[in-house]
Amino acid sequence: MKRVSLTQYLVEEQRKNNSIPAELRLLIEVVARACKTISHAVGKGALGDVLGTANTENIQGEVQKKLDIISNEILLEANEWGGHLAAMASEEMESIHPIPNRYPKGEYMLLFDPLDGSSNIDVNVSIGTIFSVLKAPEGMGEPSEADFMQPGSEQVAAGYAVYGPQTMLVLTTGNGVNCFTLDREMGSWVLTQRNMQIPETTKEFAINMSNSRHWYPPVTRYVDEMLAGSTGPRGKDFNMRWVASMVADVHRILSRGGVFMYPADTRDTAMPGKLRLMYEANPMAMIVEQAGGAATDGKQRILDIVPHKLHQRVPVFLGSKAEVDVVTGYHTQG
Ligand code: P6P
Repeated sequence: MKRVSLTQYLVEEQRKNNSIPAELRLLIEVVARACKTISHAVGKGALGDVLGTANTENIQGEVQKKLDIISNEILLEANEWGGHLAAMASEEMESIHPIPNRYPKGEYMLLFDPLDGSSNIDVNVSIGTIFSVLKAPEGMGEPSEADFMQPGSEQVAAGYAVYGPQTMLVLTTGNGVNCFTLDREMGSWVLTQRNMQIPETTKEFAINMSNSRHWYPPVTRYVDEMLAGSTGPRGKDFNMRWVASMVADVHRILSRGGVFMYPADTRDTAMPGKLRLMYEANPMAMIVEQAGGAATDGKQRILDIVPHKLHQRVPVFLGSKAEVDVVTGYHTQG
């Protein structure tokens, strides 16, 4: 395949679909460059004194890893001065981050989980960066959390970088999903997969089975039927994967199909699952739907959910459409 850089792809997309105005192209290229820097920091491991915890907690009450903070700083610093953003929001920061007055402001708002799966950092398992792009409301003054409370269907772009055996960037601006691989020698992102499509059916599911005694009946029924295999109601054997890094699990599903589940469970009725809507579920739902898959909270499309809090959590069922339809059906049938 002729090498197509991220820049060339974005320029050609703008010509073809008029879907990537110059400011959005700048935003995407700045985020992609920041992900290169994060990949470099992650790759150092113990040699770079970046492993271990920072002895601080984030808004989620989770102990922050050094690389969580480093990655967050990299994204903030990369995006502050460009003039393409009005504000940012991050899993690692309690409140939104307005662009400092010394810089011009733009029409976009960037949300991100700077380093998802950070429990895997110290054991050298794939982790990633997830990002979501919203338009700032018309006539917005000083940005507030309320300006971010838009359903995922309002996203103009979404993507993730996965720091695994290869460093890859998966991106959608609403016209399909494309994958870029980092050429470490040249330091450039190269288009390596166009128009990724999730197979409609699958024999592979992803869930943390250690929580099974806490699941609600629809999830128990769905997983038990798959575990029953070819002699059970599904009439086929299933395989299971759980990396405990959403980016890695979603990338596998995008590459070969599967269904990913992080359901709510009986442990805490006030906490509907573990994953966050604004900067995990929404961007991944846009990517999955753009690749022909489906993403629900068990009852409705993730992208239709009207947010009420920046860090709100949501149950997540996403991947091969036929399977997401089955498990969602078990929830809505009552
Ligand atoms: P558990 C990582 O901490 C994360 O937010 C997602 O990337 C991942 O899918 C999930 O949590 C793993 O959760 O409970 O299996 O450790």
